[in-house]
Amino acid sequence: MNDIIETIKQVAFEIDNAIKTADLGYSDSENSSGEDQLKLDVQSDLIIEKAFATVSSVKDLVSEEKEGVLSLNPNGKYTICYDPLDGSSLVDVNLSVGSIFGIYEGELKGENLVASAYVVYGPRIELVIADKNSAPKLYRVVGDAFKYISEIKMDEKGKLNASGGTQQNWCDYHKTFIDDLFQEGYRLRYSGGMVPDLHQIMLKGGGLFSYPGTSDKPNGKLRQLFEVIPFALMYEQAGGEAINHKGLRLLELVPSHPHDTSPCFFGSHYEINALRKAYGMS
Ligand code: P6P
Repeated sequence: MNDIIETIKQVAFEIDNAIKTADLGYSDSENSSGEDQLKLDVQSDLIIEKAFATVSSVKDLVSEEKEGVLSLNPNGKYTICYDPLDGSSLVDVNLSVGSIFGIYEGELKGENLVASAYVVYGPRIELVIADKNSAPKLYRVVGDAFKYISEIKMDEKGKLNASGGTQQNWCDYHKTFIDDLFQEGYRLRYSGGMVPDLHQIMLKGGGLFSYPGTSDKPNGKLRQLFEVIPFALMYEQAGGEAINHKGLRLLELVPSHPHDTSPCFFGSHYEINALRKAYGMS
C-alpha cells in the first residue's frame, strides 16, 4: 500500500504542474459519462496511468475518463478506481480541483474498498488518506515534499451546507430539508468541485454535502467507484456518515457498471439524522 501512496504523492506534483502550465482547451473526445473532456483531463489521466504501470501491487486501473478496465500487473493485489481531475472545468476560473483514488481489493464494490485518497490542488497542495483503521490523515506540501499535518475529526454538528444538483429539479421534500438547514443558520459553501467542497466540510468540523437524485438525474451525478465510495470512507472514518437517499451506507453500494452514479449525502451525525427524518427513513 505504501508504494501506492508514494505514487499518488508523485502524481500530485505532476498534475499540479500540468494545471499550471497546460492548454485549457477541450479535447475532441468525451468520457464514459458523455462529458466533454478537457485536454487537462486526458493529460491527468495519462500521468496517473503511466505512474501506476510500474507499481507491482496494482492489478488494474479504472478511470472516470475511460471505459473499461486497464490491466497492469496480473499478480497485483489492488484495483485503483480514480477520477484524475475532478471538477476540471473549474481550472479556467482559478478554483480548486482534485484527484480522487479508491483502492479496492477484489470485486469492485463498497465493502471491498481498502483505502481511499484525494489530492486538493488549491492555494496549497494537500493530500488526505483514509483506511479502515484510523481517522483520515491530512498531509500538505511544504517546500518540495508532503508533510504530515494532523488527523481529521468531524464534530457532531457542523455549520456548512453544500447543496448540489440543479435546484429546479429537486423534489419538494429535499428542497424543504435544505431550506430548513439554511433557516437554522447554516452557511452555503458550494464551489461545484466535489473535492474542495467535501474537504472544506471535513476540515471545518462538519455540516452536510448533498447531491440528491433529481428529476433530470434520478440516480444523481457523482460516480460510485471513483467519487462516492472513496469519500464515504473518509467521512465515516472522520466520525461522520455517508448514505444514499434510501438510508443505505454508501460503503455498501454495489455498482452494476463501473460508471454507475448514486445520490449521496455526506455529513455530521446531526445533519444526516435530519436528512433521515426529512426523507422518511426509519
Ligand atoms: P453540479 C464536477 O463536475 C462534479 O463532478 C463534482 O466535482 C461536483 O460536486 C459536481 O460535479 C457539481 O455538479 O451539477 O452542481 O454542477
